[in-house]
Amino acid sequence: MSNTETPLERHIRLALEHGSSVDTEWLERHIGFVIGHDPNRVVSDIYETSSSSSSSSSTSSSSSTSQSSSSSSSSFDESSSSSSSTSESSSSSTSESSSSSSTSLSSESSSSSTSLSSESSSSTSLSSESSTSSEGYSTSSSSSSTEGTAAPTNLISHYKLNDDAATTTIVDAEGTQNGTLTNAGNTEDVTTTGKINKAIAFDGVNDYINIPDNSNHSFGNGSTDSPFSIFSWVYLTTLSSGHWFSKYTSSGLEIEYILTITGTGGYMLTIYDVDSGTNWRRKTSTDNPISTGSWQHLGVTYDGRGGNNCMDGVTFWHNGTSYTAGTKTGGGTYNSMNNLTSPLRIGAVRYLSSWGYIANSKVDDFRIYGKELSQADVDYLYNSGSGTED
Ligand SMILES: [Ca+2]
Ligand SMILES: [Ca+2]
Ligand SMILES: [Ca+2]
Repeated sequence: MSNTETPLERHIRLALEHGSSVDTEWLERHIGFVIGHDPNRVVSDIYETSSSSSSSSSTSSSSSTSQSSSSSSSSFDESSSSSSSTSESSSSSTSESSSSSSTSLSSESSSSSTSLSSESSSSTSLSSESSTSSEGYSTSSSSSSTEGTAAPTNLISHYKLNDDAATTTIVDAEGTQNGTLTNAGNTEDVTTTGKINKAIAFDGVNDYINIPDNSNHSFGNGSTDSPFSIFSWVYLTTLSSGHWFSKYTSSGLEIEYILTITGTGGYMLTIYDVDSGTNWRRKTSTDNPISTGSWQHLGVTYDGRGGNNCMDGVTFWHNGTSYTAGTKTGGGTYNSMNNLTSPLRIGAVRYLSSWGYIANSKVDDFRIYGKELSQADVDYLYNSGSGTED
């Protein structure tokens, strides 16, 4: 198959992969093709046109939540193995019936992997990467004896989320990159009891924190990547595909990174080289430790190695335990991220004019570091489940 992806294919793939609905205005502008105003309808119609024989749903026993994770993690597996298109189509029909944006996204992401079969060219070079890695899964638990004793260095931004006031300001206690609470009133309106002092509650509908573009939040310069770590406490009330944070699109396709919490309680990190959305790498955890109903310490670290095998340098963290296993996928050639103009968003991703949000949840103590945290560093932050905010 051809290695070139048409603008239409790319647009649909990105929208579907990242839980956004397809931008009908874009479709009208670029291809004069729009079917009504229902983004799901546009997607399904295009999908049905471009896919041949995935109508049966004999495997529909799989739940929609598991679909969202497995489908989004396997876009390259899909193109290299046609047999899974059946389960894909069943998942899309299942989740189309749901109305929330984050859920409808999971359905779209499944159809995208199928409609992307024309992309399988790039999967050729990546096929070795798309298999589930057998990397080790660290079972080290944070007991008090292993806690780090010093605060991690290279802290870039620190959002304690104790911003209980009649303003929308989200204070960066470390740097100067203050954010703005968006679609949620003033911070006093959504302040809740946190893991450490207070936290911000997100409604799962459209609440998020917008932090204007700042070079300190970019971890690639177009030539090389640099290490980063992002951690926070999260309390999820429902488990559905949602977006923990992103630096992704202010206008056009300005994409740096996005972290999605999958519908099965796993992590999915995607990073992009150049802003076209063509060259990218992704790791989707095959462990799914995230659950609902309690505060959990979530994190991702990246050693900044760059290059096509960059995902080998990514580790996910949950309550002090590291998870390196995952399904690695990608497209094109990856060298490094770029310093673009997208805002950093906590709790949301914007794809062109479409949005996806974190599920109904509370978030506390959001930290960005300019290095790859060690086990001892993470232990210090997790502190046997007590956490520290200073
Ligand atoms: Ca709201
Ligand atoms: Ca707090
Ligand atoms: Ca920038």
